[in-house]
Amino acid sequence: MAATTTKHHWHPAYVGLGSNLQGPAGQLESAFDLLATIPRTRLIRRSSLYRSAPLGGVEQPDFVNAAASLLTRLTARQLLDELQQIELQRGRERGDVRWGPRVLDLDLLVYGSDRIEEPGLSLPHPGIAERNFVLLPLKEIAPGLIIPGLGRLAAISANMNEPKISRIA
Ligand code: PH2
Ligand code: MG
Ligand code: MG
Repeated sequence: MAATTTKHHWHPAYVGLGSNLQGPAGQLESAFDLLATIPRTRLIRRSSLYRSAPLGGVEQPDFVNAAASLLTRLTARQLLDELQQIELQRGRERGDVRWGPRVLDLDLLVYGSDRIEEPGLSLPHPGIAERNFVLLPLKEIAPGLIIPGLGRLAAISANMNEPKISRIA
């Protein structure tokens, strides 16, 4: 049985949420509810909502960002598929412009201690360390988290900078 054991364990996973279209705060509220319905998965914590200025060269509305922690028996790839299904269910268009506006973005930030570089799946999620709209909500729900390959969240987030961000709810 040893070879099949790990996929039945509960893995901690962290998700970054973002929206800047069609009622961003409400989009994130619905997204938390939908995260709680993912099979073989429990929603453990959800952060406050944060308003953040858009990062990237595109002219677009401010984002609302947040983070969630999960425990899951799914694999990282299965969990990613579930997150993408929720994005589509909420009206996310495939082929959205990179860095452009979106109804809902659910990024798998961290899955246990995994470091993965595969087509469509990079773990930890690239850019975590430079994005305060990821780090700040994550720090709220998991201050002691160690980001695989990067170190302690507290240390990484000490030198956060842009963009402008504030807690809204
Ligand atoms: N997401 C993007 C592009 N720019 N800026 C902020 N502040 N927050 C985001 O979530 C964000 C962004 C594309 O996913
Ligand atoms: Mg994304
Ligand atoms: Mg994103």
